[in-house]
Amino acid sequence: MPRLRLPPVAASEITPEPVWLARRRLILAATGVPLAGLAGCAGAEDEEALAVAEPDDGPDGFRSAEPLTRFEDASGYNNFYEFGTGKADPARHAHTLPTEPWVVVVGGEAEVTGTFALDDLLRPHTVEERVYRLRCVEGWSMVIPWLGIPLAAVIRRFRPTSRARFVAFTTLADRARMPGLRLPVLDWPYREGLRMDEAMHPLTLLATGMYGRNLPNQNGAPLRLVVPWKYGFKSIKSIVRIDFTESMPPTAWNMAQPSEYGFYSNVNPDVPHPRWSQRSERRIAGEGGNLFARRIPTLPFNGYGEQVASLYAGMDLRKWF
Ligand SMILES: Nc1nc2c(c(=O)[nH]1)N[C@H]1C(S)=C(S)[C@@H](COP(=O)(O)O)O[C@H]1N2
Ligand SMILES: [Mo]
Repeated sequence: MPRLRLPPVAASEITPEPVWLARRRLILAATGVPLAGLAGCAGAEDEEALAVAEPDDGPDGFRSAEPLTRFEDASGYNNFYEFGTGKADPARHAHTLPTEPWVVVVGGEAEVTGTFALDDLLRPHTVEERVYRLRCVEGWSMVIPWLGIPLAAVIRRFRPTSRARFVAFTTLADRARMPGLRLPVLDWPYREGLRMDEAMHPLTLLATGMYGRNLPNQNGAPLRLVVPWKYGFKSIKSIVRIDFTESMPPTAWNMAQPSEYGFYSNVNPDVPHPRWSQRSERRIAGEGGNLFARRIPTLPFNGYGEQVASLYAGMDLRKWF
């Protein structure tokens, strides 16, 4: 059977480049950048869009002060291909997944390995709230109040050896409960990975909740990653395995389409996806939610450059996209 490759973006999601360019001129005009003939053209909408594009996070990046995405949008419009490829499929199908009890297997290059009940994995840690932007590679973004623990704290307990250079994550693959596994869109189970320094970065969160409650199943219950400076697909859901590895682990989207999805996948407006631009995004936040989402410029590292750019010093980010 030929592998089915569904384009992960609907044509309607992408603003044509000329529209975007016109918009950008207005935004530049609004900031006072001199552009012949355009001064004074800035409408209220564009000034608003600009305000949303400026990250307002505090020095550590832990708390965006931007308008939050409404819970109904964050839990009703997303990707979790194990439950189907439509944006409403996860909310429609994931609620039947049993997430208790839940065990996570930890393996590879670490002194402590084994099978851990979720509670044992979490118990010694204090859950923190982090308000992060998350930008999907398909072109939308949300601002979500996550609850979780820094991945670094969890990793330290397993005492990775000096050979551990990467951390690999695997999602549950339960054919009986996950109708999307019948579609050969990806080589299941869904897999993701981070370089050790990315995994240890204080922004990287192992999330267990959002909006002050447990994660809805469609958002990756009971345990998922949130890596806010990378495209959303790096934030793997419903994790059942964590492995410390010496070499770069295979990742689901990279295996499916290596020319489109690199291992690093840092948000980068200067590197277009081969089939669409990454220069702007639809910010689904505040009143009106998805229906009135505004298009705003995408920022390098999703606006977290101050915190994470140094991880990539000296790397050609066009090559290592
Ligand atoms: N296991 C798994 N994790 C996944 C996905 C998926 O299909 N399967 N989709 C990813 C993508 S593309 C995005 S944008 C985010 C979206 O979910 P969220 O809105 O709950 O963050 O989850 C990511 N994690
Ligand atoms: Mo995504």
